[in-house]
Amino acid sequence: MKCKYCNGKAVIYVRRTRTPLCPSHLEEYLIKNVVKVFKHYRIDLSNKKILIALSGGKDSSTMASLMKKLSEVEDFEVVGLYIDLGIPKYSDYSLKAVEKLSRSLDLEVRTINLREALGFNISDTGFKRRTICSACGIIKRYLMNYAALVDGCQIIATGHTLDDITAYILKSYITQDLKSLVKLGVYNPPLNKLIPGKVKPLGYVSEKESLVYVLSSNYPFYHEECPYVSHETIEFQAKRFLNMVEAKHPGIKLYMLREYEKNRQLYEKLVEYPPLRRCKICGMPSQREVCSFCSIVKRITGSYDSVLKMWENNFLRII
Ligand code: Q46
Ligand code: ZN
Ligand code: ZN
Repeated sequence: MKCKYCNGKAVIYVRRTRTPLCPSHLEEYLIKNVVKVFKHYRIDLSNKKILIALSGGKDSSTMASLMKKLSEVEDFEVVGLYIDLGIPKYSDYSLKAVEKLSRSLDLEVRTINLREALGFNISDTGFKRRTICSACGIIKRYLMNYAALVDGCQIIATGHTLDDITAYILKSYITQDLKSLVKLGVYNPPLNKLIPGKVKPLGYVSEKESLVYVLSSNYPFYHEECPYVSHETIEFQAKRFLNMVEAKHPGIKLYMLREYEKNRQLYEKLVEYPPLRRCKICGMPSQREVCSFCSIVKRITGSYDSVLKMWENNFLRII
């Protein structure tokens, strides 16, 4: 099959637009979709420094490559962040993939090592598998905010795709979890200078497009899953279900996300939040006296000392 725009060999047939694309036109198509996100949410990137969250996986490699290319023609800066969770084998191989990616994109990357910064690895928390993932999610979000604040970044970009976001939306519909539902958009604006804006540049890009892109462009990524991933979760089953629907109705995921975006303000009106205060340990915004991050660190290490030490020092290392 030939690319729709040149004589090159097509590496993908985008079913929702009925377009065969070669690697370079796939890249152009993906960059257009990333730009659409910034336009739709009126995110002003000029003179901004954006922190690119890298996991070593395919989607963050795709996102990093597209954002780096965009930064070369637009007026913003990008730096990468890899959080080393200390998961045996998985974290080491992921870090290697990030190091290779950093070299091939000429992207400056910082790492933060959990053991060095907080004195423990994710694997030795003693938590059960499900609890590990929810603790890990809270820790990663907090460390991204920490890195952005320490490094002067105004926006954090993560590699979540259309498939991830729609699966989370469906999960929140199923469980009627309105509090989570309102946070699932492609963009969440900054919160009182302490929490940077969060954007998902691949919000309109599918996992398949992302995978074909990294493979056809030869960008490094680590293909194994984290050993703690569970395929029994509602979001994983929601993703499988949406893949079946998408196969019969190409474009349904994008339609679902667009409709969600239209209704998001309505959902927001239905949710009541307790007033935000500052965590009494670390000072970050929190709905409780002590934020969930500080509570987890205390549960694992027995004290809040490592949180205070982390804020007193800079634990970001440049690869
Ligand atoms: S890294 Fe962390 Fe994930 Fe591994 S421990 Fe769970 S949350 S599965 S995206
Ligand atoms: Zn082409
Ligand atoms: Zn705290």
